[in-house]
Amino acid sequence: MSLQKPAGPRSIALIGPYSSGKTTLLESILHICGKIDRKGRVDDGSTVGDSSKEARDRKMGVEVNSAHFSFLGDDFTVLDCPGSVEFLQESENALIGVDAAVLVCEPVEDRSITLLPLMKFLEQNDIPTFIFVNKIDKAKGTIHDLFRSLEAASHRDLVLRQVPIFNEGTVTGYVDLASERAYVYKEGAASKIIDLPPEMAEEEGTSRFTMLETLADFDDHLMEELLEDIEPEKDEIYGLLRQELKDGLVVPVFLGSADKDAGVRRLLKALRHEVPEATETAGRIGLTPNPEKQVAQVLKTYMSAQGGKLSLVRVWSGMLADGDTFSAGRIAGMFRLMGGKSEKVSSAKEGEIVALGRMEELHTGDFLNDGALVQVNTPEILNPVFNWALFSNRREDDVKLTAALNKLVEEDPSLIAEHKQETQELLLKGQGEMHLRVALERLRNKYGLDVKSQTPKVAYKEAIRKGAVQHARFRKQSGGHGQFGDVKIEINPLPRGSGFEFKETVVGGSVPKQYIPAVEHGVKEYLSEGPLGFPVVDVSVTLKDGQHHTVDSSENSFKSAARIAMSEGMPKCSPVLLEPVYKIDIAMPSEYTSKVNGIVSSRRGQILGFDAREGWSGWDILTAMMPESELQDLIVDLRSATLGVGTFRYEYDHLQELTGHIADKVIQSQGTSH
Ligand SMILES: Nc1nc2c(ncn2[C@@H]2O[C@H](COP(=O)(O)OP(=O)(O)OP(=O)(O)O)[C@@H](O)[C@H]2O)c(=O)[nH]1
Ligand SMILES: [Mg+2]
Repeated sequence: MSLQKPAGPRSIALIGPYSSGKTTLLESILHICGKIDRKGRVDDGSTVGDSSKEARDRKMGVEVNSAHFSFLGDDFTVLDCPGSVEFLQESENALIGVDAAVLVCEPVEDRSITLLPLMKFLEQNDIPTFIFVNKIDKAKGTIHDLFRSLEAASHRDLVLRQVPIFNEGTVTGYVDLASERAYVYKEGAASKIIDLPPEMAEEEGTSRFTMLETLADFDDHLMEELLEDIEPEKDEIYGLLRQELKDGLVVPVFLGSADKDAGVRRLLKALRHEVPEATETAGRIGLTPNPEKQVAQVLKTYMSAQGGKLSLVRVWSGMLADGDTFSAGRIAGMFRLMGGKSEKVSSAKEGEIVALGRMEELHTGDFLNDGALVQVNTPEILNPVFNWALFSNRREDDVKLTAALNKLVEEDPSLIAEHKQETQELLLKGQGEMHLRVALERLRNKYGLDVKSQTPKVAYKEAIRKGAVQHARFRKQSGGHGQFGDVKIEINPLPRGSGFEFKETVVGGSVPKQYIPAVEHGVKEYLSEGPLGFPVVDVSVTLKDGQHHTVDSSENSFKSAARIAMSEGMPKCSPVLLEPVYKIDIAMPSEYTSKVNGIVSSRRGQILGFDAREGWSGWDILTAMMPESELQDLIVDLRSATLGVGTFRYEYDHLQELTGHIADKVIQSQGTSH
């Protein structure tokens, strides 16, 4: 077992549910470490962490911000991640490059479940994790109940490292279970050591023993000591705390209040002694660090309004210098970021996180690898769950809009911009309404584009239920030679999914061969908008007979005759509306399954079945069919029923007949939009 203190620049990510206090914690850390003179406040928009206008306006994180500090000679970069589930991709991208995560949460038992999706990601990626229970100044109830609720959200064993000292219902200090020392918080200053309050002795004893027992589960030597009632050495305990964190076996839990700087120094000491070093992390993610080789990885991409690209990279090995050339480009400017501010540096060594200028070919997740660009697996891109159709108020902005959207997607890969052929709309897909609203604000603030959004159109279609035979003649006499086309067609329904079929059974040249394609053309033109106003599918049209005129007939006149035949014949075929139906898989903790069941039914969903979610114990997957029109804001209901943790995937499945008053409304609104 290695007892050596880790060395070299290290990095952590502050993650955790929305509004748990990550940005405030960063502010407290930076203040304690002398990086800022005055602590900013989230509510005033004066923090390092919420640097963008979009974040400040909302008083919440909307993208990753980087800052750095030194604590007792150890250098750290911190990535302050947004907590809202709608910006989850930011946390996942940042987490791939850090040595440890500090999961900041609130002391509210019923909310521990909101940690589940992040916990799962941390476990799946073996990321060493600390929990910091923030806002301890507001704690109600006992730490042990909270601890049990946190345990339920984690597969890894939690190790409570501190117990709070309560004074008249408020937490005024803590007992540190590793050192067995007691402290009282001093607002804005270091906590003061005090004698262990006698009434705390019993709780301290049992909690400490629980901590040691958990550590001993993974260490035989400590287990023997505990069995033989031998007091383990302090160094042995500290060594195991570091080792078992690094191996992803345990998650230490600390307490404090970022707002009052309480417990933050204790957390910093733990980070200093326990966060693994960069070489250890490189080993964890499968790299073999070699100081001779330059290896770095992009954790986040920022685009400036002028189009300048900044790639925030973690240096895994070797030394990067401004001006170095790689196949992905030449580093044109190297910066250390402090929220929205940047400081020019000339080089970065192993473990550091710096921003590289103008590496155009480099994308989030990419490796810069000794001259060669290597594409590697980045965290999976989250499935979009919410869409908007976008349109610019000025036509001349259309080209600018496409370019600006590309930049937004570069910064945030969980945004998808795509053109939907069927409805001729530009869709922006993402993780929720707020996610897309922030994207639109960026378009306005950064790129001066005034973009409007609306609920995307559903690509309704129509089909027919029965066939008809229709005769039509197109005849015009105007000046010179006239126009003449005459057709008899048979229209028939086809099975669902067959599309369109055109046949001809003309005998004796009543419709000359050269005009038949024009008939098909006319039929097809008509089918782009059937009697109900939507594209027609699953229909077969057969040209059976007709008449022509040697002088007046032309392709155009047959095309027109075909269109007339279709527009007169189709309404007789019992047209019916078709709506797109999607297959959806909804994932949620099983205690919410019946609630979600109700949501699905109320949205005309057809439940196909339930299953346990693979690899997620205590979670279910509900599979259902749901019409597209009901999917649009499903995520809103789903999140409000599941404390924000429910999610879903969807995939187009089939077209289904829609009748009754919902169909009438759709047909009516199609009529009014013309
Ligand atoms: N009482 C109390 N309030 C706190 C504490 N830490 C943060 N807050 C308040 O909690 C609110 C949210 O704090 P933030 O620091 O923005 O939380 P965050 O986790 O960064 O939020 P997101 O980035 O939006 O996920 C702010 O109003 C803070 O002032 C604390 O220790 N005690
Ligand atoms: Mg924040």
